[in-house]
Amino acid sequence: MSKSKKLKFPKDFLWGSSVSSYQVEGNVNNCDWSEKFPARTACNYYLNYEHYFDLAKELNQNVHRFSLSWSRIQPAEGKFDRKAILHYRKMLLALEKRGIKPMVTIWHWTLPLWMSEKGGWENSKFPEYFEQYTRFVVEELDDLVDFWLTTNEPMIYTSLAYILGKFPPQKNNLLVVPKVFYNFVKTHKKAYQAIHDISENAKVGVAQNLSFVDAYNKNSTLNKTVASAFNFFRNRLFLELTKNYQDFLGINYYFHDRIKFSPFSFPPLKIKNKDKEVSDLGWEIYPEGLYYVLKDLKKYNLPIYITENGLADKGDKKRAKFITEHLKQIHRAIDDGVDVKGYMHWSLIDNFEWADGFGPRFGLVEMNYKTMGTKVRESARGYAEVCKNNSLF
Ligand code: IFM
Repeated sequence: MSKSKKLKFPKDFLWGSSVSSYQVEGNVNNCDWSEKFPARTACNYYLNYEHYFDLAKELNQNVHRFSLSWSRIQPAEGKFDRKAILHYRKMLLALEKRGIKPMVTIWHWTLPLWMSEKGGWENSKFPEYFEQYTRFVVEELDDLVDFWLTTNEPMIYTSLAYILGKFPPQKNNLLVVPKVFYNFVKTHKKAYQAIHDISENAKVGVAQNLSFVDAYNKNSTLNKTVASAFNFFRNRLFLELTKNYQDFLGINYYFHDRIKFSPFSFPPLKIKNKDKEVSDLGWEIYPEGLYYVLKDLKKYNLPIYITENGLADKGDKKRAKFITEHLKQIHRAIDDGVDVKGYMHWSLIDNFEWADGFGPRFGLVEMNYKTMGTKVRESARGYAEVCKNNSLF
């Protein structure tokens, strides 16, 4: 593809970035993360959101994805906090004032303490609790919201919280996984239904983390079979079970899972990259994989929004190229008939990267956590041009 060729995106394409409540808001003290993994004041986004929305506006963004904090809105079972919901209304009005469409994630990885004390996602009544919370927020906010995402990355959360033990409740217990997974499916369906009961025109999806999976040794039938089974569980199962309950597909793309399988080593299955270019977190950068992921989603016949895509890159050495190369692949997919309608970079600002703390820097905007000062990174200026022109180059 020639570098100078202008790549136009479809009319009304949405351009923006994403954040989530616990990672940026600051002072969330009553959730399952706050004791072991305190995010302290984070980016102080809860109080300083106008500043961040001004930055998004300055960078020509017309969509902003953020999440609600369940523990602020429902601090105790049966108790909803009016002040918290009014705060989110104010945020939505501030976006509206700037001509930025909101995409709101109802749950992005943190549970109120009372819910985690009841067993969190393992509790068989979880879908009912979530539905109650969803009904409350949708009744209160729907007139200001363009897109709803019920949950963020169900599969990633399930594996990090229940298999790898990295996220609360830090379990290594494969036996609970089917229950948690089943609850995610049921919760999404119930929430989808609840949102549509309240709002006729709501557009509802899930932010799913989909990877591009292939076999390390393409000449081995066994390796290819294992890779495709991995792909099914990692990327397809949730989607297949919920596809009739999604008005659009929200896709978070970060990973190339090159599956190596050898029954005589331990563990037999490994995810290996081949000394490719990586981010500060060692994640392989593989833009082409996004094209294949998107092509594969065409059969669902639903509009697609890239709800996350980004990298940890403290020195801002790779971000500009990363964005350009991923956008080229999105454009290529659109040319092939895939209905991609928007791109949200992860993230607007550096933030709290979960169990990895404040080290990894994913922001278009750099955050100085000591002074709370912000500085727009060079790569963000390039992305702002794309957003302004609705085209690459
Ligand atoms: O920071 C996370 C986000 O919360 C969910 N998706 C992946 C991002 C980078 O790890």
